[in-house]
Amino acid sequence: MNILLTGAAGHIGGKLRRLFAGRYAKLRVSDIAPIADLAPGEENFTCDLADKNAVERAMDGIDGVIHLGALSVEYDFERILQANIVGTYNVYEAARKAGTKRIVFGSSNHAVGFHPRSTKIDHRVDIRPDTRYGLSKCWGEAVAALYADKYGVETLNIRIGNAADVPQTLRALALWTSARDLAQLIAIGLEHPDIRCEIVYGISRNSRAWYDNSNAYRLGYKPQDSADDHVAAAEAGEKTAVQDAVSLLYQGGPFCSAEYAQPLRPAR
Ligand code: 15L
Repeated sequence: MNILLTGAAGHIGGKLRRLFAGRYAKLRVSDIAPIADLAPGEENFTCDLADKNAVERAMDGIDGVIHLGALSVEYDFERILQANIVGTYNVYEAARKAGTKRIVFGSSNHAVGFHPRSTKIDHRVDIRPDTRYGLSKCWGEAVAALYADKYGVETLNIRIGNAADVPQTLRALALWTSARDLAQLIAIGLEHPDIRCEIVYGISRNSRAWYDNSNAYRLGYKPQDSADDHVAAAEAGEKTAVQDAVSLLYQGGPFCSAEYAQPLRPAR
């Protein structure tokens, strides 16, 4: 397979490049800025995802896409609109036109961040975005559903939890993923023969998880790592973590409390 990796210069993109070395015939690594340190089997395609024509050129000869290219935290709407909303639409349109049949979409836990920490949620739960950023991930999941149902472009949506090197807060103990576990899920998304449009959570095997990740296990996911092995690091980091009541009530944490503009209400 020839694979296009968008967001290849980002924190996760960089780790995936190393973990996927040699796995696919070609890994076309794309980001808004050029990538110079190319490994064997990699080629660079510098591309602003908001530029439809450039995205179409990036898709040429591609069998599968790992779409991580996006702003990865909250910004004003204009920036989210171009990078995440227009950018994701352009990726799907280019895939449809090129006959590219498989996409792994890097969604986020922030698409469902306003679910309370007291509930365990699965892949069928209502969307409850906690930011404009989270809203853009809901959009991406909806684009994936449209393109699967109408055009046969298949997607594994991975609601990525926290992909830091080690969990640095108590919150992260619920939703941390190691890079190699995330890479395993992405490989399932690209290679599993029977995916049309699915949602899974990108987390390791964490006993404190707020997610029922049975849909990932059904697809063959066998996480090798666990946030449980990093409790001391998380406790140390927690001393500087955001501790307000809204953050502590909801899964999205500080993404929920940012701009929260009403008296604290019980979670619905
Ligand atoms: C995300 O979606 C962000 O991209 C990342 O920066 C982290 O904040 C992560 O979620 C998280 O929730 O910890």
